[in-house]
Amino acid sequence: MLSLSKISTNGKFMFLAYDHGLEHGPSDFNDINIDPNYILDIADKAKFNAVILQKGIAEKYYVPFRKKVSLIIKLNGKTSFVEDEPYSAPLCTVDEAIKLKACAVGYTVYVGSKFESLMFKEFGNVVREAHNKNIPVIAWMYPRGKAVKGKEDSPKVLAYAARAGLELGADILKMHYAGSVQDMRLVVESAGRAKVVISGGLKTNEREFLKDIKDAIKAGCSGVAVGRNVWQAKEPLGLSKEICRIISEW
Ligand code: FBP
Repeated sequence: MLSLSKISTNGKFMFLAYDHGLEHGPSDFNDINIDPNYILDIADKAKFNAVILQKGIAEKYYVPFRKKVSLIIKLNGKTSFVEDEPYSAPLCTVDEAIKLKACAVGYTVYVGSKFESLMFKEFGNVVREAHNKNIPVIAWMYPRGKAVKGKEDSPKVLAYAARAGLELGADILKMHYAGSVQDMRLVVESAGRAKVVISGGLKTNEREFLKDIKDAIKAGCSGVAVGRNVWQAKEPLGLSKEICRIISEW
């Protein structure tokens, strides 16, 4: 049985995502959070279970400074220049991630994209290799492309994407919040024995952000894998403490 103990506390996950430089470019950053050291400090001090990085940042900032927080390496990615039918290309191998001391690997699958079958195949190889080496796999199951345009956050489409993640062999599914406890429950039920964590999305009002987390946990989610809402916050440590309290109370 695969162990998730290095990236969880009492079965719950609190991950800090920082792969936005590749996905979105500098538009998400200000003078402070453009520095990966700032994010690694938050992850360490706020006791996140793990930080999510692309390999280049891990090599230059995580490995040399021997951070306490566990590392999840995002194995694929794309820039925001690509529109319409998205494809997230593999950029790092499971072996490279292990050499960087990653405790888990992450992979985006754009469910519904014209390139879905290729991404399924490549993701299948990642799951096989990671599981052979006892490394858990987190799948960003994001509905995208013409076939699902305008329905990316529809509960039924999210539930379908979550089910696909379970069937493809992911251990943890990173999903958008479906909008209500009831709708999120459908997503969690569809995910079966794969755990579900929610992403944060664009920076929003902190009270709303915390309410969504609370409702997601009520619906059966096992935690969060959030980025902008934390490291763009005025007081990331205070906000993280609140997130931790909500997650561990349930
Ligand atoms: P946020 O909590 O900031 O939304 O981060 C979650 C995340 O999945 C990141 O890991 C990733 O870089 C980004 O969102 C991708 O967002 P999108 O698919 O909307 O470009």
